[in-house]
Amino acid sequence: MPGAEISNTHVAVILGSQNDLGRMQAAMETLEKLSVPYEITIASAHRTPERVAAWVAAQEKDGAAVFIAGAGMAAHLAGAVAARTVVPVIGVPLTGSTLGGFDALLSTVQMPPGVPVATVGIDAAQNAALLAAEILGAADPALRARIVQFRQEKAAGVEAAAGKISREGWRSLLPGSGPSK
Ligand code: RP5
Repeated sequence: MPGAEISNTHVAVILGSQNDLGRMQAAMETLEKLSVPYEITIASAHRTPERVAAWVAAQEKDGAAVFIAGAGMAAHLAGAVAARTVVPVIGVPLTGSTLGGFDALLSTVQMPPGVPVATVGIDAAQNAALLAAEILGAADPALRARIVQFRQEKAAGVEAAAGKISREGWRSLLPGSGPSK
């Protein structure tokens, strides 16, 4: 990760295609917000399976504590990663096909017994990052405190919206009616 020191407990993020970057952006942003070190690459379970295998092995050797794999369509990437490591793998099924991500969801979540992938919602890149941080946080009280603070900021957003709808009515929260966060 640019600007972060190398850690032996980092998150390893793998994307199936450069076209997945926009839908996975929130994962990297959230890891950065929580000061969680990460590495990132692009490797395809279908087009570059050897690259997937080599990168997973290298990341495991370098101390990756969690993998996050984001892919769309027949998204075997998270499973292909999980097949090569016993480090926890979080799969993010992505939209981008005519099936709206349902194809990727089933491909990611329906792992056969013995090789688990912790699957978050379709395009739920932020949740993948938060889950990865929570896994790391089990051994890192300072990180846990940052996650708690993150949740408090989310809660403050709800409180602010509730206050505004109470004071100014529901139309004040419609898109185009001014800042809503
Ligand atoms: C998957 O196939 C990728 O994760 C991507 O979501 C999908 C399509 O890939 P591109 O043709 O856009 O590179 O492996």
